[in-house]
Amino acid sequence: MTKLSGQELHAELSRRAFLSYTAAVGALGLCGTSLLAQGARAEGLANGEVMSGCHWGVFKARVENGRAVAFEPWDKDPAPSHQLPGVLDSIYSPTRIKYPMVRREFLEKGVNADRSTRGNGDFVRVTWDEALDLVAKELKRVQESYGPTGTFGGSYGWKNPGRLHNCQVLMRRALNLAGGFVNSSGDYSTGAAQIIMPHVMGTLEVYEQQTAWPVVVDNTELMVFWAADPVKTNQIGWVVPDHGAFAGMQAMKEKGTKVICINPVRTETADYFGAELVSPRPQTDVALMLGMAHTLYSEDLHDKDFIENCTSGFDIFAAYLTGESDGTPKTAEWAAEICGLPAEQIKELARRFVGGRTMLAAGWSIQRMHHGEQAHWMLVTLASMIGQIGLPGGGFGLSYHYSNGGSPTSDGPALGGISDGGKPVEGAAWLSASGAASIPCARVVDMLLNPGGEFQFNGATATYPDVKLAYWVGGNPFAHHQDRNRMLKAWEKLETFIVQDFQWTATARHADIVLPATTSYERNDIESVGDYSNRAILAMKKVVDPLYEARSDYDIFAALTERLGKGKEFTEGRDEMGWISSFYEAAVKQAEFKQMEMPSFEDFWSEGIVEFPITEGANFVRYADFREDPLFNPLGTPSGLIEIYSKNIEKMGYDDCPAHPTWMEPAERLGGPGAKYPLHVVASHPNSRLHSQLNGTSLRDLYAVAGHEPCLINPDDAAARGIADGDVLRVFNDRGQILVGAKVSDAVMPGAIQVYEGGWYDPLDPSEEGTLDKYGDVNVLSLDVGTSKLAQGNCGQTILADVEKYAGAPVTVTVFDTPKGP
Ligand code: PGD
Ligand code: PGD
Ligand code: 6MO
Repeated sequence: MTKLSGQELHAELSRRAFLSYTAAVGALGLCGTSLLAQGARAEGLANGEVMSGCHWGVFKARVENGRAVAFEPWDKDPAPSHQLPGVLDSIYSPTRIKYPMVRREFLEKGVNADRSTRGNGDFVRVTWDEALDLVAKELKRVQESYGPTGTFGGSYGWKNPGRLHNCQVLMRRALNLAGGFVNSSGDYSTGAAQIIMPHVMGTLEVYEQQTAWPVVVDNTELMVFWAADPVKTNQIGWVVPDHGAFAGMQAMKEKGTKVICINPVRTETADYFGAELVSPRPQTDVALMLGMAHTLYSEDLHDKDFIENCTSGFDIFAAYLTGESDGTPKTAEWAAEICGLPAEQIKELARRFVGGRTMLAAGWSIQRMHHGEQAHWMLVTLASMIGQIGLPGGGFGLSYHYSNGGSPTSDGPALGGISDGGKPVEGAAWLSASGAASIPCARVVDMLLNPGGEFQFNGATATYPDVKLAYWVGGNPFAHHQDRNRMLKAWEKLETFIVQDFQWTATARHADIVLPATTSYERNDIESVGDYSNRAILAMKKVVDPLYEARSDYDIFAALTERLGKGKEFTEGRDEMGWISSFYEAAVKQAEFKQMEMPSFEDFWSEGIVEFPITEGANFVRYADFREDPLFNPLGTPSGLIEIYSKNIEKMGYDDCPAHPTWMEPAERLGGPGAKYPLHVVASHPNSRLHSQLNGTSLRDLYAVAGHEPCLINPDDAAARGIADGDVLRVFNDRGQILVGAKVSDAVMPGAIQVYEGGWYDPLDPSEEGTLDKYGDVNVLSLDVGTSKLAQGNCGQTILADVEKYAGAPVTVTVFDTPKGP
């Protein structure tokens, strides 16, 4: 790519999008008849090329004799993900679920089956009719015996994009028709931040557009990636990503903007920018921020006008900062003791933050920790003291690393999708979710262990329902949830566990009934391109016909609701292409309001994509209006200002979430009081996977060490334990033990090791409690408590453990083969 300034990047983005939009419409005008004659294709190709999309981007698939042989990135993708070959491989992976399967014990004994033998791999193949009859029977039985709160449909996870085959919405649609279910709210990504931020900023922050990259390129002088690795994480989008952030990052790099990464690990991003690395002890960022805040305050470097005009409650926080209210001044020296950085470095960093236009771009690992609410609250407080919120390229951003936040927003219409048909729950679920009841999603194991038990959530007291059946689609809880051994015990509470997936994940292996879904490359769908940019609408075309006996999620739930006597209500008389065209037509109506022209559905489907122009989006500065006039453009908080002190949180009276940002000791941390194990496990997101997805593909060859999930370990820690590169290691704590392969490297700080989340759980002896996990699922080791009573988010980053060279009998990893029954 040629060198582009922010303004040029802005112009180039608009021009390219607009040219392709007009080119598409123009081309259709010229040869509309012949394209129309092809009609809307609903079958997989035998031979040829077809454009489609996925979490990794827009791609062109090449098909030969009905088999996909190559996925090549769209030529307008500025930074295709290196994972794309693995996406193709996932269609043909040996981990595919080929047929409907039922656990033998369950098939023979139903609810009287021994639940402790789940996961032993003893499955029986059944026909689709038998499987669907059984699922329908179980749903009815539980509904009749226990009512709607007996069924859990809060299934969380990263199902594929697509506005029709949105398997979780489809499942809830079916379960609503079946009589109701228990839902879940929130997510594992930003469990703490998305609850605290509305109190502080009046919005979710984490899923909102950031000051646009062209503005950052032109104005930011110091970019701080705080616990953020955007070069790694922006590979992925929740919808189909445009990878627009990479164009921005490239322009920023070429401009030579100073970049600091605050991270225990030298990341892809740090390498890409040649960044300065600052490595505090994990889980101590709040202390570090407080030390900086104290420096700014005591050296009178904070922006008093901004504090006065745009924030509320700073004086109460200042009394905490100086120690007036609790006797402990949060000096840089105090912070140094906790985070392990020299006090002088902390002071110096604080001074540099006010020395020019500074953007604090934070990732989310720092809130996926015990007391994780404090991290982003304190970050906003520090940014408020710096005083650049609302200025071009200054302030803070919580989504520069996620789904290409900051990629300029187009003028295009929004695309709708199928709905679950339910009404939002009343009461405890603070985030809207339909269902008969709802729990914070990361409390699923607590729910199973404590039916009828009370819990706190964001100011409300709620009761855990007594769930007997869980139906999981589009998620992998036996990868994403914390403390696997605790979870295994809790799962025995379920009479019935139904899983619908396309691969034999650990979750599917622990199911009673397993239904084989298609991948999204075996069905037609429609999706937007660019979570924040809304750059285009894409025809997510079927690449190949369904493999084996796999069925689309839509077809499965249509057949199931048919058995429940609700088939018509489920389908509303539409088929796949009928739904897809209806979503498109709704977008066309919106475009008409905006006086934009869009091609007809047939033309769109033939062309495969319609792109939208970007105009004002490239100039967007988050909070510019608020800063300009806080009275006229107030935030959605009770005071209309940034709440450094929250009276609402004060009223809740939680001992684990005070009413202003506070350093709260996590349950366990490196060097913390009573720390039992000597190493912190950084359990962040994988570079060559999406969580657990693609772990079962050939991509594993890129990173596995001695056949196990890799473990980054500092040379000092390795030497102290006689560990060499390539060794098989056992990582252990009181919660469990896993095998990993050693990657000795100074990219990770001493005292920390890194094992990515998403490695498939592979128990050596599924019948033995606390058995060794043979492949390397880091959530065997993590702590399963809520971040606090406020948000009840997960604490996937709160892990201390120790590591040793594995001295046991050699093991064979078996989780990537099909279980023995099929
Ligand atoms: P995935 O591996 O993406 O993980 O957890 P999540 O459950 O989302 O699982 C998605 C599953 O859905 C896969 O099994 C895939 O095959 C299936 N699937 C995909 N598309 C479809 C479809 O169309 N139909 C059907 N039926 N199935 C489909 C991710 C979660 O993990 C997240 S988002 C975060 S942020 C958390 N991160 C961490 C962390 O940082 N550290 C730890 N320790 N733990 C974490 N857990 C969380
Ligand atoms: P992580 O990799 O978990 O990503 O985005 P998120 O920002 O949560 O953490 C980011 C960085 O924080 C890591 O580099 C890690 O070393 C660092 N870190 C960990 N602990 C600490 C700490 O205590 N202090 C500091 N300062 N740094 C720390 C996750 C986002 O990524 C989400 S939620 C999802 S669902 C997507 N998942 C993936 C994925 O699985 N794979 C890829 N390639 N990309 C993704 N993008 C999305
Ligand atoms: Mo997430």
